[in-house]
Amino acid sequence: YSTCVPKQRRTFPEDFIFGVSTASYQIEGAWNLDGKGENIWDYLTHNHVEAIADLSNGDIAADSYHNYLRDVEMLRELGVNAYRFSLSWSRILPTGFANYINKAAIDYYNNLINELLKYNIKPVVTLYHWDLPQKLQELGGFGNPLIADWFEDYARVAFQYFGDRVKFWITINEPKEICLDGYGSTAKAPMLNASGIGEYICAKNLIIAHAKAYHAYSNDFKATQGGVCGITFSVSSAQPLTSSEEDAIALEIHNQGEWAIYSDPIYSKEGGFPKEFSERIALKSLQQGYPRSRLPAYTEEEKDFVRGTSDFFGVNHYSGSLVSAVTSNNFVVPSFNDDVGVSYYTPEEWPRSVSSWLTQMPNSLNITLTRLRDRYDNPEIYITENGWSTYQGLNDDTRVNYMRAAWESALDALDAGINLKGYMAWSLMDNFEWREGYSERFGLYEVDFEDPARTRTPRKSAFVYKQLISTREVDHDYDPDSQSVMTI
Ligand code: GBH
Repeated sequence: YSTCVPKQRRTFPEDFIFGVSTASYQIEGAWNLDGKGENIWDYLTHNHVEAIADLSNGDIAADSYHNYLRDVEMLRELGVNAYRFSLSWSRILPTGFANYINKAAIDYYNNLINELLKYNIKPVVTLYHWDLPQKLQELGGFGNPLIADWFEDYARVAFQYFGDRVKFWITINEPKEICLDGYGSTAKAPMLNASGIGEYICAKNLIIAHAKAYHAYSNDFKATQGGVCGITFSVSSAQPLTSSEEDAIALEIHNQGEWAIYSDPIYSKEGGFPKEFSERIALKSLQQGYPRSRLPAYTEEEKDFVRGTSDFFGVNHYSGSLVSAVTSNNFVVPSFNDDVGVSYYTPEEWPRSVSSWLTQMPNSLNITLTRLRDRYDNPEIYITENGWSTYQGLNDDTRVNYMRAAWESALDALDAGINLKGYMAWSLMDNFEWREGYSERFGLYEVDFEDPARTRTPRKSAFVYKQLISTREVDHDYDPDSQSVMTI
């Protein structure tokens, strides 16, 4: 490190928000208690046990349904300004529909929200972090355009019951992971694997669902409740492998496929899907014998309805790669990968986490934020997730290194005038890492999943984050040891 000491001491602004993130299915447990309905992860983990790396499930998870007071105590220990968590749709609306509201769920979230406010911690609430009510999935889920109405109804319930105290709403977490992983492949529930088809139908229905919830908030709640409402995307950091024209094009197509297909309809001036990627899919579809593009178009009316429906840009940023052009394979079976048609490289020297997809690319956060600034005219940005995976154990130096690099990169972005307002680490504590179960750990706090009490213990990174928040400075020399005691 001594070779690249920052020129001057740099600090995060006083009003910069530091937080941590979690998601309902990954932490809550209590999968069938107090009237909760079944969701797609309950269904997958119970009926396809082998789909999860360690054959586990989220039935109990970190048991935050019973441990939320300890969770808030940990937030106070860290000294965060904000806690991003998600609501379980099927806990609040067990049928999926708004015909019946489960009082126990309202009580649970009220208790959590009130406890946060007692200590001046801002609740940042995600309405949907991947746990769709199973019945709605059987009706097509994000493959059915009616999802927009179902989601609006659910969102209205949340705004009505919690909006007097929640002033920061995120409609949907990571459209790409929902659509590509859930509908276009088997990486996430519902593992539909309608490759080259499902992800694109979902891409349109999901963003219209988001827009409906946004309009509901801005028409009927915003004036009295005074909060903000937006959406969060996963945006990795990509750079071209070479300076060739082909690789520059490859990078643009990669960006359009990975995130702009979801974010352009909301943030671009023109609205609708990004042009070049749409044209590629349309052309390939014809070559593959489809009578129309596999990517459904936005009508002019839909473009207008969706454009501008976010008060900020939420970014989940983890990994990065180098992108280069490949000659298209023209697979008989259509796929997103074939439609994008690029290949990815990860240099040997980039540190690797225990997640196959997660490496530490130098300066990756600033590269990502710069791209968003340039594409969308410097929107207000929140990092809503950023984190690193390890195995069990309290000494998580690789996470500390990753996070410090991310914070330096965020400071670079602030220096460059990027409108970055906050940073939320993924995750407060270890949790159910989807198809990886409990085999990959993302927590600042370790959770003992063998212990019925699900005891939480701070890792080294928790102390380091706490120090960053209190000093607003990245201190590369601070080295808390195993004797360190966490206090509020
Ligand atoms: C976040 O997604 C989620 O919001 C959160 O719930 C999750 O726990 C956290 O990350 C950690 O995974 O290289 O083809 O295997 C991060 C998005 C998901 C993007 C996995 C990359 C791997 C694609 N990432 N994905 S692949």
